[in-house]
Amino acid sequence: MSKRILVTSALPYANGPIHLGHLAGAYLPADLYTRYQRLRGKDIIHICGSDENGVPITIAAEKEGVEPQEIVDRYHTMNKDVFRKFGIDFDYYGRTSSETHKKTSQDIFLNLYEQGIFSKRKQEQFYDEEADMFLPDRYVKGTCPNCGHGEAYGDQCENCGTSLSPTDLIDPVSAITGNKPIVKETEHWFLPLGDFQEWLEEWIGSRKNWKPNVLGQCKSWLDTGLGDRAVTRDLSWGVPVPLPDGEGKVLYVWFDAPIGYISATKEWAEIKGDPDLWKTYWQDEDTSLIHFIGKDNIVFHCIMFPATLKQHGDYILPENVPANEFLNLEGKKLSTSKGWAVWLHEYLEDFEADLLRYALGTTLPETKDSDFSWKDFQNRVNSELADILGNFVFRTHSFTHRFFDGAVPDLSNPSELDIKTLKEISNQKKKIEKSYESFRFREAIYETMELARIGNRYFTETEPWKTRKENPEACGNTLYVCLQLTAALSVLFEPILPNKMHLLKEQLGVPETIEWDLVDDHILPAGQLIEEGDILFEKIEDEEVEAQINKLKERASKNEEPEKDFPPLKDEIDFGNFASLDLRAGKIIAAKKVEKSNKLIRITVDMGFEERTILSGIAEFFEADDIVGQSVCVVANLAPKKMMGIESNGMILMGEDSKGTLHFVETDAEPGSPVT
Ligand code: B3M
Ligand code: ZN
Repeated sequence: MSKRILVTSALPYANGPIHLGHLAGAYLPADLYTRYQRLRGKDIIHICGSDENGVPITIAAEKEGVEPQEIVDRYHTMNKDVFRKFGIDFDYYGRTSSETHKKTSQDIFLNLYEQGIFSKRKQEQFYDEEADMFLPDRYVKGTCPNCGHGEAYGDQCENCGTSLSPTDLIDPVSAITGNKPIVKETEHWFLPLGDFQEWLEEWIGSRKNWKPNVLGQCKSWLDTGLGDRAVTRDLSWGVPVPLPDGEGKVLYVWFDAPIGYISATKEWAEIKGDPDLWKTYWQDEDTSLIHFIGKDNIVFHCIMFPATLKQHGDYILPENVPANEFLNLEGKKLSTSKGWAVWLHEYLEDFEADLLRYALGTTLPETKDSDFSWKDFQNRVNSELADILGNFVFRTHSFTHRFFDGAVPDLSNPSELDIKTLKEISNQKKKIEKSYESFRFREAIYETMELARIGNRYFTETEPWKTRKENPEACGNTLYVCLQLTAALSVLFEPILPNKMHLLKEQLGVPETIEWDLVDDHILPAGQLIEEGDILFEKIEDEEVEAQINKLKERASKNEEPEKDFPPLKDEIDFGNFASLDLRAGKIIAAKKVEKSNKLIRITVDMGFEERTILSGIAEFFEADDIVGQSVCVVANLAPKKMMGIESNGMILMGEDSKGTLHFVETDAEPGSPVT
């Protein structure tokens, strides 16, 4: 066990408000972990801040026709505030536009530069003549070569998840003017990640307790082989490249953003009045560095940033990167542009923070994508928080008030069941600890609630309303045990329900600063007076969640602007171009989801003259078993392409409707027939 822990959670881009997907990916788990470790008395800090550089910011600014500064100021303030209201307890929330950050990232860049690590290379890049600028990857749009999605970006197709470079796109256009870009030469500095391949394999291989989803992604990057990565960009917004020949260029946002964790820690130390304190967290081997992130950030935190830090030499490397998968919403992929999202500031207008902390905590996408639904939220609140925890606390406290003058009774001649139930406190506590230590927060929450379940069962079984007259000593024992359980719960639930447990502690007279390790079966001395207190959790009515669902649906339908749903027609082609496409009818004869991929299904197609293996990015829309027997149209002369180690021979044509749902293009012609 290391002396101290440094927790970071991904710096959200200051280009929009925080939604449930963000929370489930990084911030809630990071906060649960930090609060838990802090209760255990660990020296731990939680660092985060706004990512204010990069193309996501400039694109948002252009969309609104304002300066990038206006965007980052607005969302930095808003996000910082909403995190606080939600109880995400950062020790410091910085921003990557700060002077400290500029200097820190430039210093690290220069350190590597002076070591001669970067290679400077000429590169051909898309250039928008009308806008008079080089187009960063995100500024180029076109058709995805993998799935045919018409709105793919130059760095990634958001439909099938494939990472791309702008030149991979079919019919690329500039996202600024819509013009066809020209290709122009520019120069950039590259980090030769290939040189780190062997070291990374060994280092990642030696990491303990990394989650399988994280290791899987690392492995697939390493198996593909690491290449050079440009660490600079032609952009006017960001951290300037600190070299005489770097004019007009900035550091690539993924080079400077993780350094933001370091600069924010420096600023934190400065405010603490101990400017060198950041060093113990970043340079002392006795610190465990834990990065909480979503799965789309894995490569940067497990490969690129560690390579940078390793090369620099002065910094510790992450001990764990417990990345989460994605959260869906009401069974559909979350999408801010389609309005399919729940924003945290809007949630907080209608409900308390703790309710969502609990409900979302029970459905975190820890091992695979998970789903948040308002119905489930209501269920969790009503049948767990209210019916189990709230009910247990209420019946215990009100009974104590009615029949014991609000004082904790004595424990005398306890029964076996009394003793066994008291022991459950330490049993559950151990289980909860194990879950937190291994980043299994859903389990930690379940095991915490389990103690309240145990309490309710015990209360019912010992029937204090009967023993009150028949056997007052037994009745007193029951209440003694139940009160010790509620006191233990007030601490064990603190990471999850900080506000509610603050109230509960007040009712019980449990010191606010009580440490986890002091939780045992006699927190409350006999005779201690407790307050009856109000009901901790009100139930949520059907109408309240229906209103939320309607709000979501309405917004999504407003966002469906029909003219935007049809992508513009591509440039005209001649018949020869068309005729060079060999389209054939086929029939799916076997289909199996590709392991470790969320999107891909491996499909065997009967082509009449042969059988083909084709990988198709449709797993979000179809179950593999359901598509066997489906007739399809296949682009039969597409060059083979390897994905996830499997060669795909061709492409299955799909129609995509305005909601982004895919439909097969069918033909009754027998397999092998040309489609013309
Ligand atoms: N801003 C990307 C994201 O929000 C990015 C994270 C930076 S962490 C150093 O997904
Ligand atoms: Zn695609």
